Order: sequence, then structure tokens, then C-alpha cells
Amino acid sequence: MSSRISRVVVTPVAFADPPLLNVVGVHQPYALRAMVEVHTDAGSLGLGETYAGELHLERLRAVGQALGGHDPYDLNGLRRVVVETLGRETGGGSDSVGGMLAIDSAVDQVFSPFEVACLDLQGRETGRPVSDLLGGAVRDRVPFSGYLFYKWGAHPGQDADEWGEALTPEQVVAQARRMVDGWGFGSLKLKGGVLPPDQECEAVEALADAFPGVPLRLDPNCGWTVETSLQVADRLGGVLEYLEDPTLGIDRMAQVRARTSLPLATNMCVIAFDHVPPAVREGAVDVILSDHHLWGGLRRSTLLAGICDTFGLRLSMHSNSHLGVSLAAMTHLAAATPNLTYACDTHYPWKTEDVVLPGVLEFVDGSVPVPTGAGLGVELDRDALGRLHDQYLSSGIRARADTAYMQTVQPDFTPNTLRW
Ligand code: GKR
Ligand code: MG
Repeated sequence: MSSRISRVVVTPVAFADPPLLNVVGVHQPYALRAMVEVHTDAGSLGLGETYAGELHLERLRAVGQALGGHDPYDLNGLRRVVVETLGRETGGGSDSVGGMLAIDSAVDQVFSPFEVACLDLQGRETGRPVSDLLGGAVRDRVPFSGYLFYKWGAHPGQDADEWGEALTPEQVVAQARRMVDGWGFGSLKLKGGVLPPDQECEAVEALADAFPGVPLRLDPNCGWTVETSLQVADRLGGVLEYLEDPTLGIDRMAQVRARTSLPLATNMCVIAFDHVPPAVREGAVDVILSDHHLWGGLRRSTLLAGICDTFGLRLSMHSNSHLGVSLAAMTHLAAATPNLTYACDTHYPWKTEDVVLPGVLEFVDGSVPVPTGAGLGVELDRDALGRLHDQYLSSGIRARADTAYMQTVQPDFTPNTLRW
């Protein structure tokens, strides 16, 4: 008889995160993630990584309990268990990414880490990398882009971090230089929505001067009106490879796209399968940023890739703050997705701690070589896992709360959505 799931362990962890600024506020001193371990009665193990808001953790644990005796190769059955466990509840997604996203259903987010863990487990048992289980790698390294942020030099009350402050074009260029020198990135993305658009345009123009020929992206997370988005598109049209989520919602994005030829990308107005038809109908976007944590795992992300291919949409990949299990999953997915031709986003350079043993995941010339070992190819560092779990317990942080944290410094701050 084939092995069955005997035990699921969900471990929330907190890892140090610099004060990165965005449209809804600023990153807290620690970012949260949950590690999901799926064990079988035959002694096999699979790993997944996901968000760690409290409601999400509750749901993960409920599904974990319901999975006892389940066949780890039955991924359709796994989805059924998630749907049944969450019941008829839709009540908003588990984690709205610090308040940036309106998510209707938690099913995809809860299913994702279990699916990844089962694929990791299947790969370990069959001796095949996860990319093979997704149809086979079409590339042996996955390019990532250097993800630049406006940031404070330090969290309030703490010593300056190694990156220093980035609030001016010169400081953004210096940050980019460090990213490029340290990781070899061949494309750059600036997180905007922080300063008035003119200043963000100046920073992008400074990047274009400092890194001629390097593809650039700007993402203000819906900080702008339609008119402002058009002014920026006009000004940066010759500089950007795409403009990401300049404004809020499919309708506004379509209004912008109708009046510019600059490609528009999104990880905010198309975040579920039922957003694709209206976006296509209205011609709102050119590029969808997939994210297996949000879209229901690795296989549904390859399904999204097929849909994009059918409708002539291009594909890139989104990132939130994450650790090595996620980076491994993102790399296998991108490797096995032929039409994912943009460099993927990653927050990885911003973290200084991890739960995976070093040696497998590394950046070479801005790309991560696809792990060739069985499954995801990464192993948990149990000591680090324990340490970061203790950090979670002592941090007191139980949800991502960029706005509330910003308000401790600037009490009158409200999110910049559609501000300019
Ligand atoms: O980490 O501050 C951040 C980002 O702004 C993140 O929350 C976004 O989801 O990176 C993301 C994006 O591309 O929109
Ligand atoms: Mg984005």
C-alpha cells in the first residue's frame, strides 16, 4: 500500500526585515512566514512555505488535521479536503499582503503550501526534482530582478542596517549598485507609491543613466490616478519594460492602457482566475505576475501560464518577503514554465536569516540555478527553524501591518492608494 500522510507540522517563523517603504506604509522589524511539513507513515517528508497571519495559521492547522491518512499523490483530493475544511466560508483571504489586496476566497492560499509540500515529497520519493513533476525544466537557471525599495536607514530605535537610507535618486542608484554587484541582477524593479510621482520618475531616470540597457520596472501599487499614470507612462515610456499596477482596478488600468503603448503589468487587479476574463475583455493588462502562494500552488500557476499563452498575455512572477523554501518552489515553477520569460521578482536579498541549509540556493549572475536534487532540493535547518520560531513568539508580531507600523512614526499616515 502506498504511503499516507501521518502528520502535518505548521511552524510560524519571524525573520528580520529592513524598513522598506511602500504604498501602505513600511515593513515591520520582522516579516512572518509559516513552514508546512507534511510527513508520511513511510517516513517521507515534504516542505511548503506560506503566509503566517493568525487566521491563515488556524486554517492551515485545520487542514493539516484533516489530512491524516490522505494519499500525498492525490492532489485533487487534497484540494477537496481544503474546500471541505474551510466549508462555505469565503470571509476574505487569509492574508491580504499588508492590506494591499482584496482576496475573495482563502482556498487557493491555504491549498498552496500543502500542494508544494506534496510535490516536494513526491519528488523526494521518486528521486526527481519538482520541475520534472511540473513537466520538465525548460531552462537550467532562472533570472531574477533586483528589487529596489525606498527605505529608512534604520527601524526607529535601532542601529542603521547595512543598506542605509534610500530616499533620493542617488541613494536608489547606490542601492541598485549594491544589488547588481552583490547578486549580478540584469534587470531592476523599483517599488514606488512612496514619494510624489515626479520624484519616483527621477529615480527611474537616474537608474536608466546609471545602468544603460538594463530593463527597468516601476510599481507604485495603485498609488496613482488614471491621469497621473498616463503622465508617468508618457515620461518613462522609453525607459521602462513595463509599468506595474499604476492605478487601482481593472477598469482604471484599462483606461490607462487604452491611451498608452507602454505595457502594463499586475499582481493586484488580476489575482485569481475569475479576474482573467474581464481583464482580457477590457484590455487592461499585458503582463500578469503569477504567484503560487496566491494562485493555488505550482500546478495552478502552470495552468495560469497556459491561459496567458492562449490570450496573448505575458507572464512574470511576483514576490513578497519570503525564505528559501519559497525561493526553491518559485525557481522550479519558473524553470518549468516556458512562457515565463521576464526575470522574476524576489525579496530574497533583503533577508539575513533563513530556515533552509545553505549550499543549494545561490544567485549566479542574477539567476538561481535550478536545484537538481530530489523534490525542491532544499532541507530544513532545524536549529534555524527553532530560532526563528522563538523569534516569532517573542516578536509579538502576529500579522503584517505596514500601515499601523507606519502610524507609530507618522500618526496621520493613510495609505497612498490613488493619492497622486
Ligand atoms: O513587500 O512592500 C512590499 C511589496 O510592496 C509587496 O507587498 C508587494 O506585494 O512586491 C509586491 C508587489 O509587487 O506589488
Ligand atoms: Mg507589484
